[in-house]
Amino acid sequence: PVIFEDDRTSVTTEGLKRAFYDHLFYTQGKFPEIAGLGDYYQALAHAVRDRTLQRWISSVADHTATAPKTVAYLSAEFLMGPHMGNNLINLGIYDTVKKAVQEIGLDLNELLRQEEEPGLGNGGLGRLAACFIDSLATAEIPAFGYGIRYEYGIFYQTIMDGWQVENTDKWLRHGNPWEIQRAEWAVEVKLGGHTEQYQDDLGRLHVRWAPEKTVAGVPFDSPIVGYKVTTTNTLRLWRAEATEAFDFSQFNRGDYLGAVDKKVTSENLTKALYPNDETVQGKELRLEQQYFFVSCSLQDMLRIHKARGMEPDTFDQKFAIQLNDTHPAIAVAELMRLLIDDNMMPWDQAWGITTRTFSYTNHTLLPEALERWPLDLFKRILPRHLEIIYEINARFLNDVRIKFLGDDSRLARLSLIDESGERYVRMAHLACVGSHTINGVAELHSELLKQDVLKDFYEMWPEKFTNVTNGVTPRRWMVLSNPRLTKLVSETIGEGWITDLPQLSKLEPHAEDSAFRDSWRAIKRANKVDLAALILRRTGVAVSPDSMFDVLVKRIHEYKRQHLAVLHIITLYHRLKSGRSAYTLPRTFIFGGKAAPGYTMAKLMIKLINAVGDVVNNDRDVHDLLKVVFLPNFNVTYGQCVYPGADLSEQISLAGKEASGTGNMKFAMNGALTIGTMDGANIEIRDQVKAENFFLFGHTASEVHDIKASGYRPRDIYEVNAELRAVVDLIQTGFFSRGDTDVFKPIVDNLLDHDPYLLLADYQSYIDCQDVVSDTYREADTWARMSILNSARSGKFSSDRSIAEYAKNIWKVEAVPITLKP
Ligand code: 26Q
Repeated sequence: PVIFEDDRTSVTTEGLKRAFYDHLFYTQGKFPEIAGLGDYYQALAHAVRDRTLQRWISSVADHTATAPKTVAYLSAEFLMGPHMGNNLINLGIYDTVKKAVQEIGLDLNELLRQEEEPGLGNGGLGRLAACFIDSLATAEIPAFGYGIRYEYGIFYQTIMDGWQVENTDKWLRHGNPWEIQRAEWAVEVKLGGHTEQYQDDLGRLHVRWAPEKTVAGVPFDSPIVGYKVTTTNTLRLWRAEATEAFDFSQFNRGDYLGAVDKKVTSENLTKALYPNDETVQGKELRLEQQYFFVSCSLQDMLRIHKARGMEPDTFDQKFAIQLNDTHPAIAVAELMRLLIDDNMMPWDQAWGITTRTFSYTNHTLLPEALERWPLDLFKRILPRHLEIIYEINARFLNDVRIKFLGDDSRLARLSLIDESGERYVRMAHLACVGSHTINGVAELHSELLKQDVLKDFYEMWPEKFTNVTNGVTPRRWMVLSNPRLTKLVSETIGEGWITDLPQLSKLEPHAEDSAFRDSWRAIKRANKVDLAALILRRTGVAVSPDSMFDVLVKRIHEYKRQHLAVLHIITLYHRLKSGRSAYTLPRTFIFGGKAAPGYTMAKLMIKLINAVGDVVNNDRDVHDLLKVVFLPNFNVTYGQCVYPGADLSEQISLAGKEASGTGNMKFAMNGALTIGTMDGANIEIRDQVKAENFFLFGHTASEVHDIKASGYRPRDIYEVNAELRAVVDLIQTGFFSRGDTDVFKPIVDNLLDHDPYLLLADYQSYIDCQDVVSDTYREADTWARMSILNSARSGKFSSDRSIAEYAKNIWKVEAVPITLKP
């Protein structure tokens, strides 16, 4: 119901046009004649934000009045992607706005392209947080996303001479129309210094933290609109600023520039996102970032809790806090500190509340990705938290001692402090001890956590462990990004699938309908034309939509094995050069993804992809049968064009290494077939779509374990496999590097002598499987059937299902329908 309608709420074409012109004039300060595309975007964005506000304020009012149990999703990353298109979809005004904009003489797609995407995340983990808050709002669950408002998100990637070059991502350059600064709810965060004991009036001992410095945390709120519901939750991102008091004292000492300098130092805290995933360095600023946003968020929750008229002793009944990996795990010690030191609560009561409040999601099996902080660094920044962690640890190890008497090595393995060499605080251990539930993100991953990475914790508390398989939001990853498919699907089975993805199964019978298959293929073709245009614009390479689009987009990592795909490309190229072109299916290999700036091997992998592309794309013998492109700066925006245009989804990580993967799900929904290993959620995708509609290759996780245990010798495989040898030799002898035999030596040597990710062990299986892929693709009708079935059977992979599981099994929260307030 529209409670009142004016320039800022009307969703009629006329009303939207009025609002647009209004903002162009009063917000952008321009006459239409001199306004540019950027102004038009801003005007429209403000008009759309206005239309979220009624729902947003109504949601906040209802939540304040009824104090329902609320989810706080704590994440150092929220890889939101552009807001505008998603808000149009979720508000249900996409078509009307498109029409309004058209009548003004503008093109909505062109306006959408103006938005600088908020790239406040590295990859899967950050994007998962974004999908989850969409599903939370759509499920009408009261929730906050809490994170960091980085001034610079993930770096902007360009490719120069085949190498990755990083540039800063100034996403706030033109302002952010989606956020509202809430200066009135700023909080103070302490850092450094020391602790001291004191007695209160009753003679009880307490601890006071005398910090070396304090910074202010200022919240910036963005509306998270649920799909066609009133519920609009808040994404609250914190920005660090200098505290007034701090400034002032410096100023009074007459050191004005010194004060300004300190101000700058404080603001550095939220300047930039660390661009590495899956490897960690113990950097002081990173620890400060983590503590900063955690402290801001917990203080904020306690403020809200008290404002709703409740005492801290009921905190766990009103908040369920999810730790998105260990990045916010310091929250366990911080909540203890807030309850004990600031709210004078006894330890045991505080610990009960804490462990009933937190749950922890692990996202990785790689040992190098487990966060640990050098003890001295930790103590310097968070002296009080170290004391609290020591106390948590003493009590925890006592419980371990009682459960496993005499098992001293187990105590050392479980301790929150790693004392095997230089001493560290183990953040995963803190998260496990402080949480009531621990989950992995796909079935295999959750099993491997219990058997391997967190084995000792599983033996201590088997009941804490569970699985919640990841999912992605169909609003962004189908409705918004694939309007053609959305139209066909909705015309065929209605619109229920958009919030109940398993309904896609109603498409199954249509796989046997040749007219439906034709429509399906026509849509894929049109999406490929769009993707080809993007590729041409960004790489200068013309690719044919009639070739198979074989896509590998994700962060660049050795364990993800982009270089295995390169070995396949070179294999095909080598076959072509030896005169077997008649058997070659035209393929376009599309790569995208960023390498961590300090990850030399990953950067070399990008160079290798581009080097092979340069040779293959320009060799006339290839007759355009093979094209290799590297789409620079792969991000959410490009993803929205890439997934719908893909024929083949490459999910080729070494089994047991990819926790889940979520790109794999986006591809399947959009009708790409997967070639993949038994890793992460690939296994569950294959279970759903059925083995005959999935191209499986490679060793299983347990085979990988055995191969490594029995002394893997990759060079032996190279020696006996002639085709593989020819391929590796082409790289080794400088064929792709103008005779330079040095540049790719680190890759070749690594493969032949170490090959920790078993590329050579999986090579033949991969090549054979790719040959089957090519044969299948030639059968256009068979492929179309399989494509339809992949999409029709992808219903499990909606983040709505993931969120329903978290809500019921972990958070114990329920939907709270919101009534729109006048
Ligand atoms: C930690 C400390 C210091 C600096 C950086 C980091 C850091 C940052 C990001 C460590 C890890 C990440 C990101 C990890 C990530 O994206 N993992 C992916 O999570 C997805 C969602 O669950 C899974 O689908 C992927 O399998 C997993 O790789």
